[in-house]
Amino acid sequence: MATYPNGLRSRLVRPHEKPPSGRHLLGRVAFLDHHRAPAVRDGVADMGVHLARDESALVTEVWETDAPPTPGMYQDLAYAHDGEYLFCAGQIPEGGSYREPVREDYGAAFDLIGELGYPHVIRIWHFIDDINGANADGMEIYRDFCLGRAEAVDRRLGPSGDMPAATGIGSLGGGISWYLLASRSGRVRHLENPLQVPAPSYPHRYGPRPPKFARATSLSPPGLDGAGDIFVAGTASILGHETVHEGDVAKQCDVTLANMAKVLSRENLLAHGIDDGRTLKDLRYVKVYVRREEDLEAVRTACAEAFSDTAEIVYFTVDICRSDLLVEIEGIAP
Ligand code: 3EB
Repeated sequence: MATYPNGLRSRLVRPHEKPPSGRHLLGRVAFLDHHRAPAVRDGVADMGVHLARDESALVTEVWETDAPPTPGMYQDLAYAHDGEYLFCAGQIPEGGSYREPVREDYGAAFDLIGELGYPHVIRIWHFIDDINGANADGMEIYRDFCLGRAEAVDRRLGPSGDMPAATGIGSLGGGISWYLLASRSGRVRHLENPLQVPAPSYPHRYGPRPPKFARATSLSPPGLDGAGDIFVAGTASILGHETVHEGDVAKQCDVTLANMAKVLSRENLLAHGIDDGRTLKDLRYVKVYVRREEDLEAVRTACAEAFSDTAEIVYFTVDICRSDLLVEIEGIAP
């Protein structure tokens, strides 16, 4: 169980486990063997993402807070907010092109954030069916998605608008499922990794518009100088802007973990003006995405060694945004 000094807390609930009690549920994302549209269910903003190939991967992520949330629907987005935090989930049905619906969904989310007053986006996740497949115009679906996202960000935040840590990963169905967390008064700082070109500056060879996300986002409650909670984005075997160790999952794990360690390091936090420092052992909540079933054991071994015994780690077998990437890892260092 991850505990945040901010009162925002994440838990992973397995099918046989009792659901959390005592605190308030801001949002719920169930990782299932099918998709389930965003809706308010039993008073909770909820969405189901098709990410599980079998029973062993079924898990529900819940976001808990201290204050009772108000849930609602805004267009097709399910949301809830508690005065300090906003959770918002959307699902874009499968279709020939995602550019426009992504732009619209992002636009609706920016409107909601503005209307309710949660201007600081902390973290975004996107789960994209057939991510390496082609859309109706022959463009790779991930690139099509990136195009719509970049246009929405341009429109609302301007071309140099800051985006938070994100995950953009494959799923097994349901078009694009996505969700975000935002804060009203928290101090939100986006971090880059000196070993990697910032994703928004990737060259054109990876698509007409680059991915818009930061390598990590720090969320500190007002009055705290340190890093608070650090949300590390989906991280892969990329140095500069290039994939390294094509075909070698063990080496891709090493580079991925080294990238995560670098983002969290004291050296990097100081470079961002934050007097703090973390290591991989501080990550309490980790999601690991593995392209090929046969690589799972090697990845599990690398992760067991790198992360703390007490870290919660979940594994999903899904495609990754570049066809040469075999593994991607994200986590939270509270
Ligand atoms: C990368 O570093 C790997 O498109 O939102 C990681 C995290 C990746 C988020 C996204 C993509 C995204 O470019 C891919």
